[in-house]
Amino acid sequence: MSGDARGGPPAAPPPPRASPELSEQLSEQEVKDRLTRLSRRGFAGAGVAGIMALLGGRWLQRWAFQEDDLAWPLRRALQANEAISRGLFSPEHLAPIFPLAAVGTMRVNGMAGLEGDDFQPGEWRLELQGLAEGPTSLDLAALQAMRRTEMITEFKCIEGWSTVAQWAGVSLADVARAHPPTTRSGRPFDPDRPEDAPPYVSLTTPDRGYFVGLDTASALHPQTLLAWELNGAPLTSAHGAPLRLVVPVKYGIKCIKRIGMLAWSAERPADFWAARGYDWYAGL
Ligand SMILES: Nc1nc2c(c(=O)[nH]1)N[C@H]1C(S)=C(S)[C@@H](COP(=O)(O)O)O[C@H]1N2
Ligand SMILES: [Mo]
Repeated sequence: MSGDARGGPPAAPPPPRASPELSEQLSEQEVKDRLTRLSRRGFAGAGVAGIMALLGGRWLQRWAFQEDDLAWPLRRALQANEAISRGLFSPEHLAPIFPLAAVGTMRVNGMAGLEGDDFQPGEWRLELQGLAEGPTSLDLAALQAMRRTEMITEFKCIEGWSTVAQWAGVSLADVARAHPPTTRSGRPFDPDRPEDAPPYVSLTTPDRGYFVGLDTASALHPQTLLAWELNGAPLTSAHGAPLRLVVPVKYGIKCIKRIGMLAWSAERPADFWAARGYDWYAGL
């Protein structure tokens, strides 16, 4: 799928699997526009690099799983892997979306940060830090009053299973529009200029038992959701009620359940699984 740099017609973009009735915010036209922009840029070489990144990623992951402390050559290789993933990343590069019929049953996997019995759902607030307006907290009703986004995407666990799931919530980008982070330039935050925002986002459970770091470009990706619904029903506690992250451009390890705090950060945040030897970036 290499575009011809010398003026021939660009290679056809991959067929959009979007259907408007399944994705309120990303209409078919928007998806097509994005794919058109993508193909216009010409992606010569990206196919090969993508396959290399995938093969390299899978192979390294299988190896990395056996070791808690990574030998430095593997650490270096993971850093190279991240560089390749970042190189391929684009906010216009949407994860595939699926028809309702493809939706499966999500298993429950990983309960760090959800085990304590002192959690009071009625008291829950999302704490926001690193904002231009200063620390802020939002209840679920405030989040649900924002523009709702729905999507049916594939959820991929780094352990090797995947499930197509239907999510509803608010995009992190919309939350950032409503409650903008401080910017480096001091100008108003613009989600289309992520380079002016703090470079990272840190998310933790209310008890800080699970924590995730995201690069800002991935945090502001249009399919990165703060979700309160899974497969048409309110999230259950085991799936992360009242609010969880869904990042279709990342593995499930980044999709933190029961978010308590979201902080924009100048430093690369600590990450539960990166601290245990997994790839910090964890991009697909
Ligand atoms: N709070 C919290 N969030 C978490 C985890 C966890 O252990 N604790 N595990 C992660 C992993 S590895 C996966 S695959 C998904 C699983 O989400 P599910 O239980 O809804 O299938 O949650 C992610 N988010
Ligand atoms: Mo996972």
